[in-house]
Amino acid sequence: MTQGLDEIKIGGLGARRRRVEDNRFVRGRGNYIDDIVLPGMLHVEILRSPLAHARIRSIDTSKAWDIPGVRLVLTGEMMATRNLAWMPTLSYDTQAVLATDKVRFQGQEVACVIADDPYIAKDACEAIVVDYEPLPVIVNPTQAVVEGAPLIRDDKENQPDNVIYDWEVGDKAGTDRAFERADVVSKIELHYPRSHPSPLECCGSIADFDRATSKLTVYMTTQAPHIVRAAVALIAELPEHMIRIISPDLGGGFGNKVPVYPGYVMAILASILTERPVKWVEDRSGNLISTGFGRDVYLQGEMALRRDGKILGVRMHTDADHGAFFGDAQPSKFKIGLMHSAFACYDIPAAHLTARGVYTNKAPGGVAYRCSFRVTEAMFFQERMVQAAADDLGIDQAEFRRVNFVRDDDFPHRTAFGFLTDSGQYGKCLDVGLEAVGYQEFLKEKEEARKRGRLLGIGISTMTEPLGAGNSREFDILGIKMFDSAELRVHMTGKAILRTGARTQGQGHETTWAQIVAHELGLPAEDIVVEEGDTDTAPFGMGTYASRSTPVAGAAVSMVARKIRAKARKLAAHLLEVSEEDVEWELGRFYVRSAPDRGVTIQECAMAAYSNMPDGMEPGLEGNAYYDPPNLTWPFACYIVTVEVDPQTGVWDVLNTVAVDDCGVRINPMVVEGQIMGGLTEAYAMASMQFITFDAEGNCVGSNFMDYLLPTAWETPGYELHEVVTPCPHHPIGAKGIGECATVGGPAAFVNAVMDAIKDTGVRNVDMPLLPDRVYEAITQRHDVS
Ligand code: MCN
Ligand code: CUN
Repeated sequence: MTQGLDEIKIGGLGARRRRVEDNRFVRGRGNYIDDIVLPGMLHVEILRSPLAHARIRSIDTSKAWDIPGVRLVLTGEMMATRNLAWMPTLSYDTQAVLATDKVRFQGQEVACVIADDPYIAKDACEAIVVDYEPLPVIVNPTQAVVEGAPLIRDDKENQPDNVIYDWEVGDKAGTDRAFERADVVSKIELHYPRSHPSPLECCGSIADFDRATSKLTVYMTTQAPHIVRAAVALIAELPEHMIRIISPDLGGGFGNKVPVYPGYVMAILASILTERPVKWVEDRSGNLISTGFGRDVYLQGEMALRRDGKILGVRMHTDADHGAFFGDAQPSKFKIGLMHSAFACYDIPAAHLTARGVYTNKAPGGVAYRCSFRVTEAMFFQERMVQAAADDLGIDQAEFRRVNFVRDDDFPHRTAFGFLTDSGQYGKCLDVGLEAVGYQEFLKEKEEARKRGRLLGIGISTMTEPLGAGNSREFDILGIKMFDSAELRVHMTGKAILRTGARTQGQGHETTWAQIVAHELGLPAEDIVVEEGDTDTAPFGMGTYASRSTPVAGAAVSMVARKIRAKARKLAAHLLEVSEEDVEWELGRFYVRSAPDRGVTIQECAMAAYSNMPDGMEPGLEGNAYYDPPNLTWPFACYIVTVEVDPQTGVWDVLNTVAVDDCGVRINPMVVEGQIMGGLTEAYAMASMQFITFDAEGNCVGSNFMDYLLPTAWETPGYELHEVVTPCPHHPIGAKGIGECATVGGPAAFVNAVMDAIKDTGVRNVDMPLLPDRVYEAITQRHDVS
């Protein structure tokens, strides 16, 4: 036991290892979709609809064909001849690839041009003449369900109205009884506005169909290459083994790169028709106006309360605006994603959720932007409701949370909506946060400031969220079960290559997966190269979203490394000439139990696997593992924000932001902190400045970075981070997901802080973003602002 390696030194679990991928990223050596140039490559440009709802009378492409350098012009009618005008979505709906009958949102794809260069293609798009007959437009769920509302999806049989689903979960009768017994009923209405993840790199693809081999290679900005391969096989009716999807370096994904977009399909068809590689790269407006957005959900919430602060029951009704096609990528069983994960950290006897999803004349999506399948909305609603309830009861908001938390000794805990949470120390996290922010002192300071007309506020947001879909019993996308995979090949000299079914987009898997292998095998992390994103080489997996990589693919990495270790143990016994039972393991080395000095390193075992294996043993040191998690992982977070609001202008400044995250064992604390800081910045952005709105005609306001704001280093506040570690009881190394926590839990902390500051006005709610004019209106007019 004396010669084991120092885990931190070899870059194992817990090491603050520098991100290896950044070596190429900061040197400008990343290989993004637009960096890839294939010989003879053509370019696609898409003509988008200027109108939100209109019948297409005719499309005249003749002028576009006349432009030199134009190779192909595609319309919906032409796609239809190949059965490609429509494609299936990931939520069992259909979506137009190119419009045939109608356009249903502004920015919808109407035609496309394939030309020698993108500029020619763009000019040719402008030469296409489309005759539209405008139709009445629907831009919100209220309009969608009124009597006589225009029917958006008249292409579908059995679709008499604009309702996609009416869904419910929970215990209605039990919840009704809780409300009958309540001393106080607290109510709130909120809108979580439409936002957009707007990754630095927009979407794009290059399709390359080789007629000689019948092989289709597609480079594509996708977070889930294997799902795309399956989708392409089904949509384009190509044999799956002849399709290779390669996801090159991604300049951020944030859920925006999960869906299959029409541009991908057009590039594929164009390559098949022209027998040339065809590239489609979206511009910024195209990305903002037409691709997967986040949120756009309305909530009516009610809480049944006992006077002493105990929550007896919760009722929620949500209306989700899905746009013109139901294109969410989410577990098929749950129509409004994991909205019913709300209130999981509180011990609540009864809860009931009803949810309605509708079509509107807006771009499709809803599940993106660090949302973990709508957990973002769930936790925002939860924490806004909790604050309103504490106010109604006149109980301190921290205390109110504490009395309702699930206790540390009450795990696993079945939530009112039926989830099973795995572990946590909620009270401790809250204590760490309150201590760090100086809670009691701040309350005094706030009171003093109030006397002088200054508005200080403090907002808390505490939540546990379900990260890491599956298990496969409950989670599938289009029937494909949600598990994940890893494949490890240890070479003769002890160097290794690891591949997984996940796909990093900036999260740092190339760094952190190697750390898991280092932890399990004692190979230095720098000796392990990690590769993801190529369906011809990576094992089948469901990709990266819902912070599922650590909980699922990361667990598979552990499991495959353990398989390798088990084989290495046999090799060690052979080399040491003892029986396997007499061999002990310490990091990086097997030794003889009775003679610890006699040992062999893992590298020596690797060499033996190729040069000196025992009789009857298969040569080589390679393996793979598929991991189907027994449960989701349930990290906990406590975010606390203090603000000062200027009553003269409605401008608010963040004084302090404290984050206490418990994501179980941290593989790489530095990477985790980066995830949290990024997430808090997005939370701040949504709370303060980001939303995509539409005017009454369905024109998208927010299709560029003048209108859709990204926070820069200048306005982004500083963060103080703390950690609590409650190992995940069912994950091989005790890790829970972290990728989305701060974006999920953060917004409510900012909004609660501002609402706390202006509480004296009697205002209950100002909808995000809390732009100064909205806050000013709330202060001066003393009414809610939506
Ligand atoms: N990690 C760790 N210890 C833990 C948990 C995680 O060291 N206990 C590390 C992981 O090894 C990984 C990173 O933190 O390098 C994030 O891990 P995880 O929580 O498993 O999340 P995923 O890798 O599945 O990433 C998905 C998540 C989602 S859904 C969105 S959206 C999002 C996010 O990650 N998109 C991002 N963070 C992003 N960060 C960047 N830079 N770019 C994006 O597009
Ligand atoms: Cu919903 S954004 Mo992330 O799950 O890819």
